[in-house]
Amino acid sequence: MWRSVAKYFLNNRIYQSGMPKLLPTQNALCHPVQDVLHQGSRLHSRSTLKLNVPVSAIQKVESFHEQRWCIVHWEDGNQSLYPYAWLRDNCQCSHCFLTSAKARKLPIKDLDVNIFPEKIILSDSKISMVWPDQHISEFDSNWLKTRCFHQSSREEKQKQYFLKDQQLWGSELQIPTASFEEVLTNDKVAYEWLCNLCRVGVVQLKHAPVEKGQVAKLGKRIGFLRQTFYGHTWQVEDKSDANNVAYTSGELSLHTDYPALHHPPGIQFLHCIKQTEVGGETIIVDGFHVANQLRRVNPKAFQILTSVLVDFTDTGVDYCDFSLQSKNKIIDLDHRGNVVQINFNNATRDSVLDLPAEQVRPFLSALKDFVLLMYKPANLVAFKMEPGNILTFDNSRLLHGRRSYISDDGGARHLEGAYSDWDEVMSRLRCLKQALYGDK
Ligand code: OGA
Ligand code: NM2
Ligand code: ZN
Ligand code: ZN
Repeated sequence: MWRSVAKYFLNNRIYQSGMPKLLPTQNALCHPVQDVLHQGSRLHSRSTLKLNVPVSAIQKVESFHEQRWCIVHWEDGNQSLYPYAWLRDNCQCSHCFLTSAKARKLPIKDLDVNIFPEKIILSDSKISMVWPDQHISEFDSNWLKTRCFHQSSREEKQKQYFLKDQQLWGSELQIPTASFEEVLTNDKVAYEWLCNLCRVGVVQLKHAPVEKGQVAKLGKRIGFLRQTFYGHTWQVEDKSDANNVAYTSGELSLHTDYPALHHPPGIQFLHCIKQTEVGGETIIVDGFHVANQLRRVNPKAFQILTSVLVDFTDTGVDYCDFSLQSKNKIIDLDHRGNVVQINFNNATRDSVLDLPAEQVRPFLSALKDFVLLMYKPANLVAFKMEPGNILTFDNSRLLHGRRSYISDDGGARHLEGAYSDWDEVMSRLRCLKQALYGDK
C-alpha cells in the first residue's frame, strides 16, 4: 500500500524535475541494530530505552515540488509522505521549539504554508532541510517514522495515546480487583488498575484501611482529585436535612454522578468504611452496552436521547453555596456515532424541561425505555461492598445505584467518595507505561 502511494504519483508524472538534489543515505546503521536492541533489553529499563536506537533507516527521499511534500523511502521497503508545511511547522531547532517544554515556539502566523526546501541532506539517521531563507531543520528518522501520515500509522499512534478498546459487559462481569496497598506502592499494579478502568470501566480495590483519607491517597497517586461543590472528598451517610438524595438511606436508582455539571466527573471512587446489615447493596450497569442495545431495539428512543438537551439542576450549600444548571444529552455520541458518555441522574433532572409540549411524553417514554433496559437482569451486576473496598469506576460509562437500607441512628453506613477526571487518569497511565516499558 505504501509503495503504491509513490507509484501513483510517479505514474501520474507528479514528480517534478529541477527538484533539490538528493544525497544517498550514508547508512547510519553500520552497527548491528539487533545487537543494540538486545543489549538494551538486558540492561535495566529506562536509560537504555531512551538510547536513540535507529529502528528506522532512510534509504532515500523523493521530493515532489508541486505537491509540496516529500516521500521518505525506508530501508524496510515502506514509504512515508510528509508535507513540507508540516515539516517546517515542526522544526525542532531551538529557535522554533522550546526543548525543555517540548513545545512549539514558532507562531502559525509565521508559517509559509507553500514552503519547499532548497536542499535536502541525508545523514546518519536524520534528514536536514535547508529552507529558502537558509533556516535549517533537522528531523530524526525515528521521530519521522512515528509521525507517518499513513492511516494505519495514525491509527497505531492514536491507539497508543488513547487506549480506546473497551470490553462491554453485562451480568456475567467478574469485577476486576486489585490490592489498594499495591496500587499505591507498585507501578505495575497501578498501571494495570488504570488499564482495567479504561477497558472494563470498573475495578474494585481491596483491603484499604477502614477510615477516612483513603480516596485522597488515590487522588495523590493519580495527581490530584476533582474538587466539586460537595468538597474534595465527600461522606455518603444518612444525614438530616440532606442536601442530596445520596445522603439519605433511600434507594438510589441507576445514575451517573453530577450531570448538573456540563463537564461531569469522568472517574468516581467510593470507599466503603461502614456497611449496613440490611440493604445498601450496590448495582452497576455498563451504560455503553445498554445504549448500544437501545440503538438496536428502539432506534426512536435512541434518537431522542442522543439529541434532546435535558436540563439538570443542583442547588444548595455544602463546600459553599451553589446553584448549578446544565443542559446535557442523556446519551452523548462522538462524530462517528459511538456512545461516549451517559449523563443521567433522575434526582437532579430539572422539572424545567425545555421542549415543546408535544415532545414531552415521547422524551419521558424514551428515557423510561432506556432505564428499563438497564434494569434487565442480563445487564445488571449487584453486590454488597464491604468495609475496606473501594469501587473505582468510569462515571461517563457506568450507571450505579444502591438499594435502600435501614438506618437506625443514622450511623449504620458510611462511604467516602471522590472524583477524578479522564485526562488526569490517562496522564498517569501514560507516565506509568513510559516508566515501566519505555517506548516499547
Ligand atoms: C452517590 C452514590 C452509592 C452508595 O453517593 O452518588 O451513588 O452506595 N452512592 O451509597
Ligand atoms: N454526591 C454523592 O449527581 C449527583 O448529585 C450525584 C453527588 C452528593 C457528591 C451525587
Ligand atoms: Zn527551526
Ligand atoms: Zn452516585
